[in-house]
Amino acid sequence: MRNAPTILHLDMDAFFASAEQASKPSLRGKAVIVGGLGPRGVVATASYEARVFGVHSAMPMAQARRLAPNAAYLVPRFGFYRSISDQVMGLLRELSPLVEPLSLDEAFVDLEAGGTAWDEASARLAGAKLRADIRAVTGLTGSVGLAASKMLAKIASEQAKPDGLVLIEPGTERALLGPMSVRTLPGVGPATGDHLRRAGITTVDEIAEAGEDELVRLLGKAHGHALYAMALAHDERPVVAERGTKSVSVEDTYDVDIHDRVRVGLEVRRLADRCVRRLRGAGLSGRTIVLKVRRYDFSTLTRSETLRGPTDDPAVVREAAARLLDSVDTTGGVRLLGVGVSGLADYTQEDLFAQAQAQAQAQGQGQALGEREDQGVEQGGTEAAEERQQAGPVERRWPAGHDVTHAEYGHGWVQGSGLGRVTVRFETPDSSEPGRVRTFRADDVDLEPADPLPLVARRPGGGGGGGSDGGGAASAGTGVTPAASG
Ligand code: DCP
Ligand code: MG
Repeated sequence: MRNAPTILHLDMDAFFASAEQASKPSLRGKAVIVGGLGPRGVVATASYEARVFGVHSAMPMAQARRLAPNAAYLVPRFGFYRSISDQVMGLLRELSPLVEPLSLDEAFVDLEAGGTAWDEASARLAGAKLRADIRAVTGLTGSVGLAASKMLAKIASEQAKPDGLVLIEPGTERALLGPMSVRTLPGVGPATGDHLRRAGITTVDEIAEAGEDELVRLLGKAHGHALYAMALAHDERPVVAERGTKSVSVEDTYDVDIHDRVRVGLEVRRLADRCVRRLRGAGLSGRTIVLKVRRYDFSTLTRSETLRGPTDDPAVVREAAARLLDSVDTTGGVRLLGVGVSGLADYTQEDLFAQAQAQAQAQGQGQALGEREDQGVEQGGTEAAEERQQAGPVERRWPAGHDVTHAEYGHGWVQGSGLGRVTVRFETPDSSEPGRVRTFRADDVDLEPADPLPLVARRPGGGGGGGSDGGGAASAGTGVTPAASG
């Protein structure tokens, strides 16, 4: 293990909720809960103001509503969070080529490998500067842990929360870890925790006292051995630059070419389900569904479709794969089929998009539909068209928290909607005070969905540190690239 605290762990504070507060001045300092608002919805995250009421990630939304009835409840905007994440990861890559992202808001950085820090003082300086840069570029706060190993850097950032920096001096690790719960150690989840507790082991010190043989007896060779080492603060895991997984896919080659179109459809469906099982197994969700078809003559083609947000819902993947298959000519026979999901997100999330659609369908279609069709064409978005194709015609959706623009009143966000009405608060990230609220008919032609505005206005001269963030996906993406202000 190195003897300088040059491994940095960054974790943004209440990430989704902070991004929403930065975007909506009226919510700053307030309880904000982001998550699935449908019947099976769960909390993705809660602002620190909402955590006071006991609300936390992964809690059923119904329970959150009981605990914090007056909080603002918002539907996540993954594209928006990803674009902020890209800015943050960009800053980390300025510190070192060895950046290991763990999720949208969390990463390890090897400062030593980047030549950015070599001892305690330089590490502390780099950490402090990083926090300031993140604030300047994104307007958000992140907490930093510094230590000589990944395990301790992560424990340090947890201690630093919110909006702080903690450095664990090399040599003090064991004393620090000793009294902590075994659950602090990587790889100890509820099941292992229970198992150890039944053996009378609840703290890290007690693991060390129990000895390696006992741990191996309790947990098996690999796990027992690794955990014992962690308890002694031995953690040699390197920071690894790329996470391996770019996509999750499954495919089958058939002994005999399949000619029957119905059978091809069934196979694709089966593959879609298998792919989703694997995706979920890895705790991932993804935005792009890919279908691969190799025909009798070995010609191979792939077709893909990108959804609005990441999914791990078997029905959504199945339907997308079936739509893609519709566009492929399989006469002559098929030797291989594959279904994959890419554009992966490192978090599991109920499929909010599918939920919202189901809700919209359940709410019935109302009389606005005829007009709606025309507007859809006018807006010209392929997304709008895609959406109709997926769900059939639905009433215009105004998810809580999403941005809109009104022909007369300008930029705002949906505070709530229902019963054919939508309530909008007109404010932007740089509004100095909470904006005005107005209610419209859900089919008001003056109201349109809008992309999020940048949280920090770009100064013309550059500065700020971040380079241009390209934005990635064409048009459909919700980027923080500056929209024409006005
Ligand atoms: N997330 C999610 N579902 C979960 C956990 C997290 O969708 N079960 C999302 C929302 C979070 C983001 O990932 O904002 C980052 O997760 P963290 O665990 O880092 O939580 P926060 O950043 O929200 O809060 P903290 O300040 O505790 O890091
Ligand atoms: Mg976080």
